[in-house]
Amino acid sequence: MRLLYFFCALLAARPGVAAPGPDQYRARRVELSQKLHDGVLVLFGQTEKSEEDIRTGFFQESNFYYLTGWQEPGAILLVTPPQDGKTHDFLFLPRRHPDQEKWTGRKAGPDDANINQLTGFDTVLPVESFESELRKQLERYSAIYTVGEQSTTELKALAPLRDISDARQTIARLRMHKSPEELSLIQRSIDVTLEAHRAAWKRAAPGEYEYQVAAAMTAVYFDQGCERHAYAPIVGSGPNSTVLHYSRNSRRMDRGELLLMDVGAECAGYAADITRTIPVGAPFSKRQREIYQIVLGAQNAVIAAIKPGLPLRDLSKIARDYIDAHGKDLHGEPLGKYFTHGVSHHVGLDVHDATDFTQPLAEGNVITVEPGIYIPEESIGIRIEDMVLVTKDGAKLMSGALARDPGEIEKALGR
Ligand SMILES: [Mn+2]
Repeated sequence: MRLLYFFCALLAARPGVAAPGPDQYRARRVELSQKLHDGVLVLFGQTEKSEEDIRTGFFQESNFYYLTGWQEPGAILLVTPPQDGKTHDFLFLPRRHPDQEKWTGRKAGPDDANINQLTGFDTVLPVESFESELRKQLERYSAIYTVGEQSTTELKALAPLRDISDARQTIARLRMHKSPEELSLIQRSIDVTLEAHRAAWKRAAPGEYEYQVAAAMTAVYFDQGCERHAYAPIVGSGPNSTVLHYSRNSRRMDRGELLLMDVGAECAGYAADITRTIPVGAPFSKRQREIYQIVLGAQNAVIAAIKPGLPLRDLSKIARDYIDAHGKDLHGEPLGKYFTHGVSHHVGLDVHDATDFTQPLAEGNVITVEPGIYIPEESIGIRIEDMVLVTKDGAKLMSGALARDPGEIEKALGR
């Protein structure tokens, strides 16, 4: 069985990256089960929704994926607190539908001979058994934990008198800490995304359209085997650089304008989130460079401050104070009011990853550092966004291989 795990891991792995195996997903469920006390956890996996899937393909819900690694639709997870030192977890799978498989391919079924090895669960049952198994467990435990309104509603119908609580924060606390295997996967998504940015720098030129730059970027990560965008690519030139979540990407850019690119790949489930701002067809103007240096200074100030124990929310104030102290707008006012979003968020399976905001930063967290200044009346929008790993006593820049310094950017652009 070990050998089979080994080969499964080999098949799933991307070049140079160790993908988590069934043992690691099981270890996550064991860790979670120790926090369940008097209740059972129930998660409903994503179901196949033909209209939605036709556009995006099927993707597992990320809490479900984190705890199971299971990528097929219609599954249900049930985990109980430890009994006699052992965690009992159940995976419920839909029975196979040969007619449906003509459309979306062979699925694993609960009766498959190798289903325990394939899933890493000792108990795999058909979904029809879920209700009776839940009732059996509820003879022993009083409460139910789940995630999301829809799941709560479904479970209320099955167990109307039971206390149903949200396990989102509990799972988030686990997800905030990235394992070494997760860090390798995140690093790969970052590396591919940096390559996409380099392709964009080659493509951006006066007269080109934002979508052409976006296309050059996404071509890189689809070519590298990544499965989708971690979020809609933001490629904004000139006035569009000041629109935070601009995603039309339809404007033609001109010489001397800024081009802001906030683009990230999702590879093997993990997101990257990287932003650079470059000048189009010319070096940075004096004013663009002045603002750029302030954003870069704010970013460096935040990175220098990061350490375990600091609340995530404190980072935005560090950035805003720096920006306020270092520059003025055309009316002589401090620039802090042009920094209009938070400076950091956790990144992982989701680009805005599961977060328990009561928890301060801790070793093994991966967060963005993304200060920006957006001055519409000057058509200047500059954001620099990098990803850092929180270490024992500070932070490690994971995306530092791509130039941030304005002089180095100009050099890379051949100006
Ligand atoms: Mn971000």
